Amino acid sequence: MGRALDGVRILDFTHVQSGPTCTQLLAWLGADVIKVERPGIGDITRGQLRDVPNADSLYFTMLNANKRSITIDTKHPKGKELLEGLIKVCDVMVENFGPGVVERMGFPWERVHALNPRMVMASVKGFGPGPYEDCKVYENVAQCTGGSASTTGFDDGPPLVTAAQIGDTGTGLHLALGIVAALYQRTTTGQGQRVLAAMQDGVLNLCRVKLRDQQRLAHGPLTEYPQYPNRKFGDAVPRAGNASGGGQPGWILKCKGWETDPNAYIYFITQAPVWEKICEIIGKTAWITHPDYAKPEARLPRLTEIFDTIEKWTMTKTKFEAMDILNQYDIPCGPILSMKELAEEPSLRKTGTVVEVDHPTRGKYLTVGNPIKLSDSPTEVKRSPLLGEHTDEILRKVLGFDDTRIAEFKASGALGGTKPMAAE
Ligand code: CAO
Repeated sequence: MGRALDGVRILDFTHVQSGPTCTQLLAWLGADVIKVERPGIGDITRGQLRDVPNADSLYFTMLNANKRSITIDTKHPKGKELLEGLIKVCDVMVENFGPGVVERMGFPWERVHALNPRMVMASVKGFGPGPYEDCKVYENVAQCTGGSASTTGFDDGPPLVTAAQIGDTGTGLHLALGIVAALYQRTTTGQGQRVLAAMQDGVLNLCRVKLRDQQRLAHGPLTEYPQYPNRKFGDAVPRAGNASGGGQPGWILKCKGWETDPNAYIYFITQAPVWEKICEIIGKTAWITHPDYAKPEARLPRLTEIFDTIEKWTMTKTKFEAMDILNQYDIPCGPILSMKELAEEPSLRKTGTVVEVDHPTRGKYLTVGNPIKLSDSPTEVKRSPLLGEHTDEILRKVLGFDDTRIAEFKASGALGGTKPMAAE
């Protein structure tokens, strides 16, 4: 069976997380991704957070599956010559270098467009045009500048970053969408275009409900927030703890075993249509008709008391027992699953969301597979490449070089050592 992006060739200059997550996704959708890496070093993550000595880290292997690796010194004149050749035969160039790097390298958009007018050139940057456009950015900087940190955490604590990599992987997803849209537009215009996804923009997009609340705040307190009714609201959206952020109040509640298990909790949503059932399950049938509890608006000032009461019930069940019971009545809830539980969950293995991959230097490891399932474009997760593993193959098959030409480029020093190896 074919795959959605069969025939699309990507020149991948990405590193660390935001860019690699984008090109990995495109590879899973069928694109041929050629990752250009610095000779001898490669993507810096190859050597970061290493668990197995002399083997590419999980940081790298989990973000660079299904790609090919070529080493090119992009500052070397012969390296630049190779890049020109690759630009001419690829459809998309993706990069997430610091601001100005690609221009210093000699490949600004105007030049890339002149070399190959059909090429889509896609970039992740920390910020879009404006006061911070020249700044380098990592995940948590984006979370802080995109509105996530100021709205995450508890009212009486500092701003918090979240474990979900919304700045990096979130922006990679945005960029991937921009790339496939540009490729689609190219089918009618015949031209490539520039695609930019700024991490601040991506995080703000994912935090749009908080900008919604910022505007609601001008019309009175946010009645579904835990600050209501007893605590004061300032002039900016406050941190709402574990409140749901939607129209149906929710909170994280303790379950049986919480004293020793840090994840013995369940997220419980008091969805209005199932309120009667909730009252029956927790033994509070009087609340079904009581004017202080019967209607959603009446419950808003009493949410703390309500969740405390529901928690007395959830504490008598394990999170999985509570999940089973509540779902019999369509009460939306979710056990807090640890990474250990997710890694061991058979249904995620079955769907290919969690995949075991074998690697020549590190052995078997788990990765998160393609979370997007297409009925006519199956994903097969393949291990990440060793540094420079495909240098010869790409020179020969993509650029059409013969032995003499390959030897010439090797001798120039533009490729570094071409023997496949784990980075230092
Ligand atoms: N051969 C030779 N040189 C190479 C090369 C190659 N194959 N690949 C990269 N380089 C060089 C670049 O040319 C650049 O050199 P100059 O600064 O001399 O022009 C140099 O490597 C550094 O590039 P950089 O600024 O991108 O890298 P950094 O480690 O200093 O910064 C990061 C990393 C992520 C902060 C920065 O790239 C950035 O802000 N990227 C945009 C935002 C982003 O994607 N952030 C998410 C990162 S994941 O958390």
